[in-house]
Amino acid sequence: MSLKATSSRSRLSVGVATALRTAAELGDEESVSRMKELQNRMKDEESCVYVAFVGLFSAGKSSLINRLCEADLATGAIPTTAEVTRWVLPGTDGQAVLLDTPGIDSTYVGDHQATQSALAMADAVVLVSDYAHVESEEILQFAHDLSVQGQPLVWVVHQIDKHYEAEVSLDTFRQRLEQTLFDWDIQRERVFYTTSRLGDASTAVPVNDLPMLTQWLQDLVPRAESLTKATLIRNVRNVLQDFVHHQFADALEETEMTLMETLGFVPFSSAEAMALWTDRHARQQVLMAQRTEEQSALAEEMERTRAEFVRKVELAQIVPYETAERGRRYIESLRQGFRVSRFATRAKTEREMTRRRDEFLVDLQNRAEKFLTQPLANDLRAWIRQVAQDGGESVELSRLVDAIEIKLDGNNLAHAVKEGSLLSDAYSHQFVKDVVAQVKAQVQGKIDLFWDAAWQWRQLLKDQTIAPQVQELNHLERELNALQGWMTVAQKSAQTLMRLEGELADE
Ligand SMILES: Nc1nc2c(ncn2[C@@H]2O[C@H](COP(=O)(O)OP(=O)(O)O)[C@@H](O)[C@H]2O)c(=O)[nH]1
Ligand SMILES: [Mg+2]
Repeated sequence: MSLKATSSRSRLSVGVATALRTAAELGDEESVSRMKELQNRMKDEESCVYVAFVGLFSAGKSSLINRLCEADLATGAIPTTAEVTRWVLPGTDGQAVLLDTPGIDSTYVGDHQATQSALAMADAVVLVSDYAHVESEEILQFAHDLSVQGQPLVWVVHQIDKHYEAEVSLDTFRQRLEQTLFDWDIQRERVFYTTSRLGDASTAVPVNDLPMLTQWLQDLVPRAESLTKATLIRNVRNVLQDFVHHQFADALEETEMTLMETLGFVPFSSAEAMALWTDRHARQQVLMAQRTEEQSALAEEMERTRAEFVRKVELAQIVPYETAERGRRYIESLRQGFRVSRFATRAKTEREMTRRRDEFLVDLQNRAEKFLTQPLANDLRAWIRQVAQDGGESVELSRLVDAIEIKLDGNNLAHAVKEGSLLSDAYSHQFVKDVVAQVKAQVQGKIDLFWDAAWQWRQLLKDQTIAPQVQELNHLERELNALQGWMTVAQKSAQTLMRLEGELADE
């Protein structure tokens, strides 16, 4: 529940006391004296309303108060209102106090402080503008900021005697002003047109809302209690706010520095930070999904290509009839009792065995090169060229392709023979199949080696092409973290304020 809605008088006095203590802790003299004054106000039997008259220098604030209160404030071309002066509005039993302030455009620090403290104490505000300077940006901005504070506010166009109907009609002037106030989002209860010059027959003024302004001021008196309460709450809240800001200042500054480094600016509000975060986060998700998709597409493509090469090896026909026949003749020579001829010497027979083995060996070697390793190496080189395009070549891969060759030797072949099966007529067929399988397994092993390297190479090429994306992702992550950090501190500070205010609210 909000403080405003639920605070009782006793809660408020606790709040004021807390604020007083807090302000003292912070060394904020200004707030201390304000809270003390507010404490005094609470003790008063009857509530008063305090109305601050603010505006640019020489708008006619003092002259206006003189008229309203039959006072004798100094007026003139030299800034004369060095401090806040109080005047009781006649006919209010002292319950409406008007505060005259220096101009808001004063460059003197003392004046500025005087105006701020009058505004802080004020339950209502009369914004006085000179007829000739109604559209001054300074006053419009000031009025806008003021009107969001929630004090009852009226806009006074003073020195209306300067108006010349021939120049612009009063209606047009009024409409223009209404539009301007609307454009600047200035919430005000009324607009009054006044002058402190009492026109005679020759200098008749077009309008003078002085009586209406007086009435509006007098009508504030019945609202005194609720207005005072609002003022108390506003001031307590300001002190608490200062306290919380002070508490979180270092943490906030740190996160703001990070924001400046990553985002380049500090968001205007938590809402803006949240919008920025959402935007960045959405972009991050898109990029990350893109990367995952690309990565799995790459893995799929690589796996498909690898499977194609494996299949090529499997399907390669490297043993035509003649070669198989040579294999059979070799196996035949290994059988028990094999002789080249009836009276052949053992040495001659052994030479024949070696001859048959080498014949098979050389033939198989040649065919494996012609029908398996050479076409395979060519295909792999073509694949590398196609993938590399402009991404550069890989020495490592070329070396691995060159290494795809078959080295058959007699000993290997002899090892492949299963002695126990030699008796069977069908064995030579099986033997050739075994040898071919051995050859192909060798080649597959080399393809595996090649493929490991190819995968790394492919990944490297990919990383190069997506480098800008990765950079963007990294930057996004830093921005997101910075925003998150800032929002967390802002949220903590808001929560702390809410808790402090909550302690002042009724259950
Ligand atoms: N023409 C005209 N001049 C005014 C009016 N009220 C004040 N002035 C003059 O405007 C100047 C500034 O007035 P002052 O009340 O001191 O302005 P402040 O600085 O806002 O307090 C003085 O010279 C006043 O005489 C008015 O209604 N009409
Ligand atoms: Mg003045």
